[in-house]
Amino acid sequence: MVTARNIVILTGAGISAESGLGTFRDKDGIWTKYPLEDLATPEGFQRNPQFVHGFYNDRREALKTARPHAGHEALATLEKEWCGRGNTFTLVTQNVDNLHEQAGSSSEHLIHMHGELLKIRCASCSVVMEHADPISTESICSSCDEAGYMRPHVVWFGEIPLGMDEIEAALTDVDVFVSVGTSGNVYPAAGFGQMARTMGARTVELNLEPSENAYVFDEALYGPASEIVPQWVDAFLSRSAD
Ligand code: BJW
Repeated sequence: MVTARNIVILTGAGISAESGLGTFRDKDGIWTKYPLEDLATPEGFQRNPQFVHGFYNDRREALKTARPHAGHEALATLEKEWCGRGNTFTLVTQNVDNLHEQAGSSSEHLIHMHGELLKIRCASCSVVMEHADPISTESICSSCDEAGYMRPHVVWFGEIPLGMDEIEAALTDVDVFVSVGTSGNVYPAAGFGQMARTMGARTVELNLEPSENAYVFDEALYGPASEIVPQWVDAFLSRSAD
């Protein structure tokens, strides 16, 4: 029997790999084809905004046909069951896709710490808006009417991730921390497992292979997310049945 109340789940690109969205650092990953300095930094965007818009316009288009799999669905089930038992659940995703939402995860417990592909932001007036279509250097902000300031609502290297206060609050009181489909290369997310462990949480890694921080996890299952996430969720819910 597991005694736990607060669960924090961290997901990364690996959970969306089987939905056809590429990962970043695997063989054939996005950063093996394109230099991240050009596509995922404010300086790269300043140097060549058309190139960066093209990259994000293509990924926004690919999202139109991407569908969640059993791994995303299992996390949505876990949230419903766990919250239904009066416990606390936080899903922190580094992914900018909307597959957790499509699978039924509630936005109330979901934090997109690296932003969202289906939102854009005006660098002039800071307004964030939902947007599914391509943008360009000529796009006009529907809030302040300025042209040339629209950018993807994503967090690039050197920028501050979103929702950090909420994430830190969840991690200070966490009983079970689960890391799914992330390589553990990018901070601050790569440090969450160690933080959770320091707070006395049980730490779990669900990934295709051991990540950079495999040593901070008490338990691990390795395999495709569509198989190991439902497997772990089923086992966890039956172990902790009230
Ligand atoms: C499967 C699978 C299957 C495959 N099933 N698994 C020196 C030391 C330490 C830190 C720094 C440093 N110099 C600079 C920093 C900070 C920097 C950083 O971490 N750099 C490192 C590279 C060293 N970080 C930042 O700049 C961040 N900001 C910051 O730190 O601000 C300061 C601050 C923090 C907190 C409070 C106050 C201030 C910002 C980071 C922004 C990252 N942005 C990107 C792009 C987002 C938009 C977009 O999508 O285009 O985010 S980069 C990219 O990497 C993307 C991802 O979210 C992120 C993480 O990648 P992820 O998800 O782990 O993917 P992969 O590909 O690496 O791994 C996939 C895994 O899945 C693998 O393990 C596979 O095995 C597995 N897998 N198929 C299960 N089917």
